[in-house]
Amino acid sequence: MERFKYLFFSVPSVISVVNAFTDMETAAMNSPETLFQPYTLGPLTLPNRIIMAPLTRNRALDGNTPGPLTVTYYAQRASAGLIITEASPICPEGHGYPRTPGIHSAEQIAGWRAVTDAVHAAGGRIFMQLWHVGRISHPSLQPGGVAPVAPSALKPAGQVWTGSGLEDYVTPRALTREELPGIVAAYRQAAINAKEAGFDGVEVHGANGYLLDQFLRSSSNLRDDDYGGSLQNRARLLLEVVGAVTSVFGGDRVGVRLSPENRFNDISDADPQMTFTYVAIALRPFNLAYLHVLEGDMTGQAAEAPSAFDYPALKTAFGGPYIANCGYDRSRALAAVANGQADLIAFGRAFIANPDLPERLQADAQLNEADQKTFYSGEAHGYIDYPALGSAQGNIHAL
Ligand code: 8OZ
Repeated sequence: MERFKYLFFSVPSVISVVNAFTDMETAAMNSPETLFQPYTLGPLTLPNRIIMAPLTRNRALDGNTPGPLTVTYYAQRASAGLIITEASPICPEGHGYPRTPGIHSAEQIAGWRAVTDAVHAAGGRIFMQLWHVGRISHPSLQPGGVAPVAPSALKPAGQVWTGSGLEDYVTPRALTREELPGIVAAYRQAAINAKEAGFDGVEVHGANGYLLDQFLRSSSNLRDDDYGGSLQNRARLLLEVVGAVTSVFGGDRVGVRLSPENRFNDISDADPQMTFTYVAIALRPFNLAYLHVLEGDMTGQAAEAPSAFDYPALKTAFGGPYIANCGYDRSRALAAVANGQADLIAFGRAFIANPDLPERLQADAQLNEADQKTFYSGEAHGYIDYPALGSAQGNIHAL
């Protein structure tokens, strides 16, 4: 296929070209307040550059369907430049946490339709994050109680919350070569479902140690077929998924999330700069809406050593809109957008606790503190009862 021509490039030579581009780059000249200015993202006009990061909240109802609380939660946050939903499994085997809303049944599509309608009615824009957890699951969360699937039969260290307690991860079943087209097809069908549910676009979750990242990174992929071994082979599933999803939405309504340094979910790579530069270049032909990068390590294991990863080089390698995420506060966000290190900034915790985060950041108002105890449980509490500015009662929409 024409667009896979780049697979024959030598990876080191591509990286040296990108490094040369980076050296030639001149400092961007945005104003200090650019974070609050509109941004054209493909066909969408975002009113600001403040993105709501994907956040797992475990409030789905029976059948892993989003319910009325989820409608209110997202509608309250419609002033975000763009909302990216919580990670949403594309198929029953893609689930690895209790009460995560999927996008593979008619009820789920209807539940999400209520969410997108409410966000649009409130003036917002919303992408769905498409997810398959791969080995980060447990037989008790899988259809038929079987082992979860992965590129290779390698058990991750750590434990999984099954809904009734913590259990060790199990050794996953390695997907056969013949099953891989079915995984790509499941992503395509999920994108079709997301379109039917009224989403403005989708984000492919290629980060944080889940299925696509398990294929991509060297620690979790020991396959000896054309989906393992070389970097080109390890990236193949992600690129095929992006091809399938862009065939549904068009490239300008599809984003990809990556996490080069994240060790969350027991994952690592022998050469992250090489791996992710290759992927960023390989994504160019799709003319995506954006690349969304978690710039750090959620486990904190890497915190003592300063990051050796060159994110500006990754941004240059991709060449399109770049969303930065990982603990940004107001001043770092303002600076990163003003100096051109990022086009857009995604906020996680701050959006949990502040439904009106863009207004608060613009006014330099105080932020509500996020309560960690209710991140993954609590029903309405800690979900839709954080107050907006000027509201003693909270910002609960009458929907
Ligand atoms: C935290 C807890 C549960 C899931 C991710 C979907 O890391 C997640 C997630 C994060 O992308």
